[in-house]
Amino acid sequence: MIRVLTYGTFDLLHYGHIRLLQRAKALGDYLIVALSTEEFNELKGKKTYHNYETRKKMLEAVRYVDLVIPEENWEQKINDVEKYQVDIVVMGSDWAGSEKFEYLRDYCDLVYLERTEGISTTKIKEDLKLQNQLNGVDQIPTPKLVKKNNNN
Ligand code: C2G
Repeated sequence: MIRVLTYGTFDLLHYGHIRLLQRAKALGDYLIVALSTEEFNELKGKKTYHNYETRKKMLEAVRYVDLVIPEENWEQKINDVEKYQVDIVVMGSDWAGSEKFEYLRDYCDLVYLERTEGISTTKIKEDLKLQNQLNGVDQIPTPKLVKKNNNN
């Protein structure tokens, strides 16, 4: 059994994520996703829309995913590879050559899959924000400042 492992935040799960997971699974028989926790996302400078539990449930519903584990730090990867007997670590091509992954070649195969162009969580957020502005939808209501009553 060929065991594949990938890492990510997978917030606002989209087609680019699904294509990555689909192609990663096609490289083996069992796909593990190490999902970034809220705390780790803070380290990565990412603010997620969905919390960890929701993102985990969504990934577990994807047919290509066999197991979701927490990604809590940059340093856990060798332990993950050994603990889960991983044969291949797979990442999108935006990580190609990264020192955060290249050292894993001493422990397992490492494959970068072409990133899906034209879609990203950031793009989704920006497009929705623009749509709201164009549609005149009020932004998130600003808290009403309580007017100081002159009588008290
Ligand atoms: N991805 C992709 N195409 C996109 C968007 C994302 O192939 N249009 C891939 C990324 O390359 C990554 C995976 O989908 O392999 C998850 O993307 P993110 O959730 O943005 O993950 P990231 O912030 O890159 O976290 O330790 C590594 C990090 O946790 C990776």
